[in-house]
Amino acid sequence: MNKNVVLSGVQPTGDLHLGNYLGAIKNFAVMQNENDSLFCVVDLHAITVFQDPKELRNNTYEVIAAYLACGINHQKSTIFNQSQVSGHAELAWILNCICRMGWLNRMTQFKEKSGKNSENVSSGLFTYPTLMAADILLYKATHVPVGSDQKQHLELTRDIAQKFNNDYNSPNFFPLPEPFIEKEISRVMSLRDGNSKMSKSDVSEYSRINLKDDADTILKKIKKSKTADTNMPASMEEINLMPEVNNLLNIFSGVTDKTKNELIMYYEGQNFSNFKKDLSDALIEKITPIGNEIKKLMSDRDNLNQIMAEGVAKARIKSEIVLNEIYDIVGFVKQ
Ligand code: AQP
Repeated sequence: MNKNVVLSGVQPTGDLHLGNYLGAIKNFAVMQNENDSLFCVVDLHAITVFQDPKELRNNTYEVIAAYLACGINHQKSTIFNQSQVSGHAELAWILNCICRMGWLNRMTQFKEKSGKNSENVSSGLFTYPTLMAADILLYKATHVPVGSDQKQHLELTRDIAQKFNNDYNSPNFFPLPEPFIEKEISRVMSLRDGNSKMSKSDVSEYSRINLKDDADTILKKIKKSKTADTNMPASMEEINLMPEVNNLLNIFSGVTDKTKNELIMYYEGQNFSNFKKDLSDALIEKITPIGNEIKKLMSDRDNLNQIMAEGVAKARIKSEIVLNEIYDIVGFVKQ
């Protein structure tokens, strides 16, 4: 059977939030049933911005625990941390030699993350997208479930794959991977500002719902979330002018089986407090069991270590096959 290969990763850079869940991890559990799936904790990506070593270690376990708590089955999928499979860094070097400076210069995430400080950020942050291309191409992945913020990096991965295939006269060696982006909720926005992405690094805790938040915290954060000075709007035209309300509706739809239109019709003209109360209830029902499971899994490090070791072993076997082929194509002499 010719299965698709699915690969995605999450950075161990802090508490995982609703954006990571709805934009990415929720889809992982669904995709693992039909595909050969690999889900990694991208610790090499994390250190493009300095990470306290103790926190990095803890956050790495937390992402593994979150994967499991969100329904990823380590027997069906390969779960591992990127730094333990050396092929990621090795292939990244080769792809750095394929990728053009002009391509990297166009990456908007680098511009956003470096801001006015671009001379002073690490060169790793600049070449981050070639490491991401290596993560994907090392397993000849065909599908990559990500939030829409990663779309441009996926397009770059396709360009790199295509150039490698052309330069080395190896047509179709790397498949051109497709992003898998959930249309309805590809970008969860901050609860404080409907124009910025919900992010681990936002200084305000009130900007995001973390997967480990308890019921009281979720209630408080939704109560304080920004809305509008009117009642609930009645049409998409009105909602499009209210980014924060639009975001809350997307979130509500993402954690329930209700469509956005159903929600708009139901809450039209009501005050925001009813809507916020129901949204909090829906979030509490969906998120707190995941948070409780993460906490439970985190209390048994031996179990997490064993799951990671199994995943690393599987990933090493898969990656070495492809890396050997690549070394051969490039012309490295093997001893
Ligand atoms: N707000 C979001 N909406 C939808 N998807 C999102 N993702 C992240 N934020 C949102 C998706 O989650 C996956 C893992 O992301 P990541 O943790 O590796 O990196 P990130 O995108 O840089 O996430 P953060 O929270 O913004 O981290 P910091 O603040 O450390 O930079 C990816 O598929 C991403 O698309």
